[in-house]
Formats: sequence, C-alpha cells, structure tokens
Amino acid sequence: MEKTLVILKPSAVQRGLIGKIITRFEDKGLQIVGMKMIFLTDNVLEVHYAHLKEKPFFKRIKESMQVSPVVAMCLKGVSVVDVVRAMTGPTNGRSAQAGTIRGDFSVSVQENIIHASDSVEAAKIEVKRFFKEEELFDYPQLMLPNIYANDEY
Ligand code: IDP
Ligand code: MG
Repeated sequence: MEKTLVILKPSAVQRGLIGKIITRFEDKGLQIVGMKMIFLTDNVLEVHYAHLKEKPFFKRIKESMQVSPVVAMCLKGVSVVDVVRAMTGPTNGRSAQAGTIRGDFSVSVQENIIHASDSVEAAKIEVKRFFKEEELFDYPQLMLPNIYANDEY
C-alpha cells in the first residue's frame, strides 16, 4: 500500500492544531505508520524546498518553517498521496475550499498549516528524507475490512 509524507508546520504547532489535524487523518481511515517532532535544519529545508530556492521569498519560508519544531508523519493507505493532497487543499489557504485542512485553518499562502507530498515519486523520496527505516512501523490495521472492500487493497 502507498505511503505519503505529511509535515504539520509551525503554523499548526503554534496554533495548537496538531490534534485536530491528526484526528482528520485517523477519522478518514488512514494508518499512521510514523510520527515524530523534529526541528527542520537549513540543510533539510534547502533540499525539501529546492524547487523554491530561487524565489525571493525563499528565506522567509525557511524562517517560517523554523519558528518551532514540526510534526512529521508518514501515512499509509490506498492512493494515500492523492487522498491526503485532496484533504490538504491548494497552497493558498484563502482559495482552499472549506472542508480541506488549509481551507478550514488557514488564510495564508505561506502559513498554510501543512505539507503533503504531491506525487507518488515525491512521497517515496520525502518519506526517506524524514524517516529512518526503523522509525516506520509495519503493523496490521485491524479495521481494514471495514475501511476498504477486499478488492481495493
Ligand atoms: P504546496 O505546499 O502546496 O505543495 P509548494 O509550491 O510546493 O506548495 O510550496 C511549498 C510551500 O512554500 C507552500 O506550502 C508555502 O508554505 C510556501 N510558498 C509557496 N509559494 C509561496 C509564495 O508565493 N509566497 C509565500 N510562500 C509560498
Ligand atoms: Mg509542494
């Protein structure tokens, strides 16, 4: 089954939204297979946000991601990359639809609460970037038959 990387950004940590957001993933039926609080170093951010390195606001994004530790999560499920991106909503919290995490908790482009991998390829790389093998857990999801039909997973 697919895995994806989520980061609850300092905008979520500082506003006390960690629990509410994790609850959404649990309620949806996604399995948490890795979770930890970490501080994002300059080096990690320069790799993770390499596609934004030339932008004038890159320094500001980096600083914003270092306001506090973040919560890194690895979630597992059928098509979990797309499922979590849909739950996340578009980058700009002001245009994100109500019902999405950004739509419900953010009115900003930068302070938009959450990072979620945007493709299966990116997810594989990003999960490896933030989790060692021994930090990811392979355990049975006991309610699987109630969460999916048996031809879905
Ligand atoms: P995504 O998080 O929706 O995948 P990306 O384009 O990958 O969006 O950008 C990564 C993060 O960088 C965004 O979540 C946001 O916090 C920040 N960011 C992106 N574009 C801007 C911008 O134009 N102004 C300020 N921050 C931005
Ligand atoms: Mg992105």
